[in-house]
Amino acid sequence: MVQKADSIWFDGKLVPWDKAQVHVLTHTLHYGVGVFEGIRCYTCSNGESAVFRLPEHVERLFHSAKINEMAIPFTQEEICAAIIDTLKANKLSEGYIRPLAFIGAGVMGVNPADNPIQIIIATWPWGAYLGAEALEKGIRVKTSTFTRHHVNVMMTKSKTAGNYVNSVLAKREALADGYNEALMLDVDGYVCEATGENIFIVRNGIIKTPPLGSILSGITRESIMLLAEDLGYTVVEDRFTRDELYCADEAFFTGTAAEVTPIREVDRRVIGAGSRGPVTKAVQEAYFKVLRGDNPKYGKWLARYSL
Ligand code: PPE
Repeated sequence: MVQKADSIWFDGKLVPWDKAQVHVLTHTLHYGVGVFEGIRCYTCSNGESAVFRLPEHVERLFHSAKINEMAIPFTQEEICAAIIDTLKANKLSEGYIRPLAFIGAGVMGVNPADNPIQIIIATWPWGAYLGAEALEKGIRVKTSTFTRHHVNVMMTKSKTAGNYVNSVLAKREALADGYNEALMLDVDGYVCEATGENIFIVRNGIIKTPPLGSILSGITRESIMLLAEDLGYTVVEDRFTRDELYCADEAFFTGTAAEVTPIREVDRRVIGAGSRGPVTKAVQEAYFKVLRGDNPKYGKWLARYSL
């Protein structure tokens, strides 16, 4: 169960958690055209808190809305401020932030016409997405029978609610089959991403990640690419196949929720030594250092607030 907080920001004001309700004819509930973000905040080593890459996440929310022709009736600055207000109201120093813009009730049918565009911001504590052990020991992954979206079927640069039906199908299949996560291939059969994570492989010290084709343009992905380059690694964006993944020295997932999670097995093939590899460990540590406010170069990535 999501841990209940005091308030949810709803269309411009903070309302009590239990009062944040919508009508059953909310358009998004029927047709899936809603856009959301997943953002994390952390307690820094100086005791302050900070939201990681807040403006970038809010900008992506607005891009998702644009792609779906939804006019959010607030500015990006207002949503950034509202997120900080919600965290303060909920006294949350470390956790997860979920803004969701959706099409409200009005007409039914696939043309939402003038139905209102509504927006909420919820926050809750969220520990390691794939389990506490996963960050250190790595996870077991299975190639999904579900293909990731074609770029002209769903808009893959948007975090559209409806896109995640594909993720839910794949995730449940992988879990039912005894794995921790699903690896999704693109329509051409190349490695794409996971249900809620981007993927990286490491081979002979070179780090590789799929290009921005049908993947979500992950903010963690971009951060990790920069941090890995700072550490002296070469990072390339290139397509690769599942058998290239099988033979990688290391592999890991990135995402706001998943952070940097090592992959220790794919389709019963052990990846590298079967545990978190040295490159994965190095980029993971560099990432957590930034999140804790201990890398001045990336202080600009932190929107600090005090409770
Ligand atoms: N691909 C997908 C499909 C995806 O949903 C995410 C985030 C990513 C890649 C990584 O993007 P970024 O967070 O910007 O690095 N998935 C979010 C939702 C997870 C959920 O279960 O809900 C997240 O990590 O917050």
